[in-house]
Amino acid sequence: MLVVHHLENSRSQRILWLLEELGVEYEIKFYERDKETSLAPPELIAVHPLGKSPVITDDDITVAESGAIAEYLLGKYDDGSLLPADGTPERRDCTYWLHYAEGSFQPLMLVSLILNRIETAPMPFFVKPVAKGIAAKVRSNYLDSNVKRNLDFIESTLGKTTWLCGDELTAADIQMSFPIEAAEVRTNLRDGYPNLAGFLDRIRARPAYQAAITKGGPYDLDRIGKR
Ligand SMILES: N[C@@H](CCC(=O)N[C@@H](CS)C(=O)NCC(=O)O)C(=O)O
Repeated sequence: MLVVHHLENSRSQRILWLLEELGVEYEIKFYERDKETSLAPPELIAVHPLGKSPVITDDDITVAESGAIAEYLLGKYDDGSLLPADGTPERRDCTYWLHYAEGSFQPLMLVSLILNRIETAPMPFFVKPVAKGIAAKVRSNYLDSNVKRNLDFIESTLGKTTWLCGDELTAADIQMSFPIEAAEVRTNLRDGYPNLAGFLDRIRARPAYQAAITKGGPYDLDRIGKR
C-alpha cells in the first residue's frame, strides 16, 4: 500500500494533491510539527534519515524529496495527462519547473522565513536593533531583488499560457504550488502579480486540490511564518 508520511501544514500537501489528480489510492500517516519550533517530529527519521516530509513508502520502497516522489508517482501512475510526452517542449518545461521549485525558488522563501523568525524572536531590547538591522540588510542586498526577479519570471510565463507548461495542468503546476503559496504569505504577490494570483485561484478551485486539503488537514502557511 502506498503511504504518504504527511507533516501537517507542509509541502507534502502537494503530494496528496498529485495523488488525487492521478486518482490513486493511498494512506496518510500524519505527523505533527513541534509547537515551539515547527520542526518535524523524530518519528519521521525512522522513515528516512533526513526526517523531512514529504516521504512516501510503497511496500518496501521509500522515496523522499518532493520532485523525486513526483517522478516516481508519475512513472507508475500517470497516463500522460500530468506529464507531457517525452521529447516535447512541454516536457522540457515540465522537467525545468519540477527542479526549479525546490532548487531555485523555495530556498528564497526559506531565507525569508528565517529572517522573519530573527525579526520576531524574543531577545533583549538592546540586541533587537542589531538583529533587525542585519535582517534588513540581507533583505535589501540579496533577498528582495532575487524574489522580485523570480516572481517577474513566473508572472511572465503565466502571462503566455494558462498553466506553466501550456494550457493543461501538469505536475509542474502541482510542484510549483507550494513555493507560490509561500510567496503569497511572504511577498506582495496579491498586489503586484495578477497572473500568479490567478494561478492560486485556479489551483484552489480544482476538486482534487480540495480533496487533498480535506484529507490532509488544515493547511495555512501563515501559521508557519509571514514574509
Ligand atoms: N526539498 C525537500 C524539502 C523537505 C522539507 O524541508 N520539508 C519540510 C516541510 S515543509 C519539513 O519537513 N520541515 C520540518 C523540519 O525541517 O523539521 C522536499 O521538497 O521534499
